[in-house]
Amino acid sequence: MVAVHVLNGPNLNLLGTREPATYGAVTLAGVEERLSRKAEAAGVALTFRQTNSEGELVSFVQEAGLGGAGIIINAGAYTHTSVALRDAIKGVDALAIEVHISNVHAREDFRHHSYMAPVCVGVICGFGVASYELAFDAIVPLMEKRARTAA
Ligand code: CA2
Repeated sequence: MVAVHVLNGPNLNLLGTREPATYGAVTLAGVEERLSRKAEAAGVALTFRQTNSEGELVSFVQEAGLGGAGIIINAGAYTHTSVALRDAIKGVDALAIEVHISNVHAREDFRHHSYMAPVCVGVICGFGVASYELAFDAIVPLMEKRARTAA
């Protein structure tokens, strides 16, 4: 069975409660619920996690990658600062998609650079919480292809 881990970084626990103009009104629990429904329909094992700690996010990436799961990651501000996260994704040879709720390229310059993007399959940003659902739709066929190739 294809497994996908959705990993969320710092402050995303606040989703739906603050800054609705930038991040919308859906909570992180709401995002998890939407993805759980899609995962159930697709027969995918979904793990959904959030942490405010960079080290814990690195551990989540390692766990997912070493277990053969695909990764959808919104690393929040660590996207723009963390070499450790990039090393983790590359180090466990994870198939990862970077997501952002907001269009980071329409925001401050410091949000335009991602340390992770070069080691991810692709980046989806700017579609609100639908960015996660688009990433899910993109990652499932890639994981299925990877499983077929490995068999
Ligand atoms: O747009 C995204 O998904 C971001 O990853 C969100 C990060 C930001 O640092 C990135 O540049 C883009 C911030 C997450 C903070 O989430 C909040 C949600 C609601 C209220 C306050 C913060």
